[in-house]
Amino acid sequence: MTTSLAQWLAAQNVAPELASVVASMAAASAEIAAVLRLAPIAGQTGLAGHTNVQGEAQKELDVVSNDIVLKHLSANANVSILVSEELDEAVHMENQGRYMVATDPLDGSSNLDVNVTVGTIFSVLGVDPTKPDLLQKGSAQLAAGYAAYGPATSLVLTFGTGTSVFTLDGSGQFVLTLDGVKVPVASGEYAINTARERFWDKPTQAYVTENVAGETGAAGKRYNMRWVGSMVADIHRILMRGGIFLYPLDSETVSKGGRLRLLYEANPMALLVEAAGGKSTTGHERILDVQPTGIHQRVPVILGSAEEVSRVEAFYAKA
Ligand code: P6P
Repeated sequence: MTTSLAQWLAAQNVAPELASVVASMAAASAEIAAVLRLAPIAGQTGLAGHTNVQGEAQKELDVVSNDIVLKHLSANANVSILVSEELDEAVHMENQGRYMVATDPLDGSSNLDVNVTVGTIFSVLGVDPTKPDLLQKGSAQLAAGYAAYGPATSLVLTFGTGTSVFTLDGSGQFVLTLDGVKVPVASGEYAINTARERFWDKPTQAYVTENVAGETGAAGKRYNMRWVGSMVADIHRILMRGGIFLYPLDSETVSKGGRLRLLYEANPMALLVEAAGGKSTTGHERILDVQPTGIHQRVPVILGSAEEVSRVEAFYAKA
């Protein structure tokens, strides 16, 4: 007996209006999945010819995905604000809804032309439509989720207590496949772009050096390294089997505050991981406690299995 996303949402102890916002993001993700499946045939994996506020070359599908999200949210009277990685400014909708969505409509899109898993990441916050506060801490999120467009299309959701996984079925509907994910406390797997080692701060250097030493060093166990280069793919692996994801502040990204964005990458992923029993930190504070200063603010991101994140925090505490 399968449980549909609609049945699961109806059973959650949340406002129906909030559930409808999550349902709109799920519908947008299902539509994006359908576009991605055929993109190579449609010749859509290339560049769109312009850059986003991050100064990154926009893929055609970044723009297409953003338009799909905007279409679904504009049609939901409960959403009044959209913040998107692909839009310089927040979109103030006609709707006077009490919810804001912050999203990376297509994270990891540089992987599209090599058919590697990419995703849609989103965060839902409560707002007063007459004077919306766009810069709320991650701890204020009411819901968070991502779609992972991989061999299967997974939708991973939380309302803050518990994280659940849905899979897109043959009819284009999401069905519940894992209710209550638990990130293993311990893990022997870490995810970091090791080509950036020369830029890393000392705590990151020390942590990775200990992992590489494996059973011959202080960690006392063997480690393996995985780095997809697509946050959604790496985080999904960590949620499913444990591990730790690190994109620390380094000497090259320090001027921008980091690589990954707080409102629509770090915060939603931190809520999903913490709701599954994991931990999240910038190295200096819990990600969900960071006070945003801008809608495209970047932060260092370290999150995953509690034991591993605690090891990294110990190196930062000693620094
Ligand atoms: P690097 C994709 O561009 C992204 O924002 C995340 O999805 C991913 O984890 C990271 O950047 C990859 O960064 O420096 O390895 O290319």
